[in-house]
Amino acid sequence: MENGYVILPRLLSDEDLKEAVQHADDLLKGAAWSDNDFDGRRTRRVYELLSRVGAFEPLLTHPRVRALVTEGLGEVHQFGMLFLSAVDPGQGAQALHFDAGVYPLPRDVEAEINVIWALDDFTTGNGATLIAPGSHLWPAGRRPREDELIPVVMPAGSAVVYSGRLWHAAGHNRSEATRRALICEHVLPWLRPADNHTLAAGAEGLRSLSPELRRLAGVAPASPYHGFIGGQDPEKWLHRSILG
Ligand SMILES: O=C(O)CCC(=O)C(=O)O
Repeated sequence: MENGYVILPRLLSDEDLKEAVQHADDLLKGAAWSDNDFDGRRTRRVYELLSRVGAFEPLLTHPRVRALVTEGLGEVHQFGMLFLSAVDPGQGAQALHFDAGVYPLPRDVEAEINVIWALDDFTTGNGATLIAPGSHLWPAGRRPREDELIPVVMPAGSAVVYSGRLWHAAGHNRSEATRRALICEHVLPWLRPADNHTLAAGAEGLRSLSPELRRLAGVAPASPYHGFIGGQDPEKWLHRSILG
C-alpha cells in the first residue's frame, strides 16, 4: 500500500516455471520485433493468450496474486492487457509510464492491479523493470527523476504485483540473453480492457477456459445491470448456447 508494489520471490514451483518457459518459447517462435518505440523495436510481444493459455494457467490464476488483486479491485475484475514479452539483447529502456494512464480517471482511483512474472532472472544487466516506489500516490503530472528509480531484481519464477498508478518501465537489456516475462493487467469490471479478450478467444476459446479464467476474460458482469446478455449473467448464456 505504501510502496505501490510487492515482490513475491520464487512463487512458482520449478516444474511450473519450466513448463511456463517452454510454453513461452513455443509462442515466441516466429514472433517479430515490435514496430514502435514504446513496445520496443528489439522486443517481441505475444498477445491473444486466452486462446492458448497452456502452461500459463498457474501464473494467471495464482492464489497469492489473485488475493492481492481482489484486495485492490474487489471480487469482480477482469484482465486488461495480457501479453508475453521477450526483451532481446540491445533493447534500450522503455519510456516511463503508469499503466492506468490509458484511462481518463483521477489519479486517486485504483483502476488496475498488475503483475509481471519473471520467466528469466531479472537483473540490473538484463533490463529488470524499473519502478519508482511510492509513485502510485503522486499527483497528476509528477514524473520520476532518474534517482527515484530502482530495478525489480528477482529470480525467475517470481512476480511483482503493482498498482496501475505506479510509474515504471522495462529496463535496458545490456546482456547477451533475452529477458522473458508474462505481463498481466487486471482492471475494474466497468472499464474497457486494453485487449478484447472475449472476441479474441471466441466462443470455442471461452468454452475451453476454466470458469475462473472465463470470468477474468470479462464474462463476469460488473453488476446485475452492467455486462449482461438478455438480462442474464453471460455465464448462464454461455452454458445455454455454447456449453450446454
Ligand atoms: O517489461 C517490463 O519490465 C515492463 C513492460 C511494461 O511496463 C509495458 O510494456 O507496459
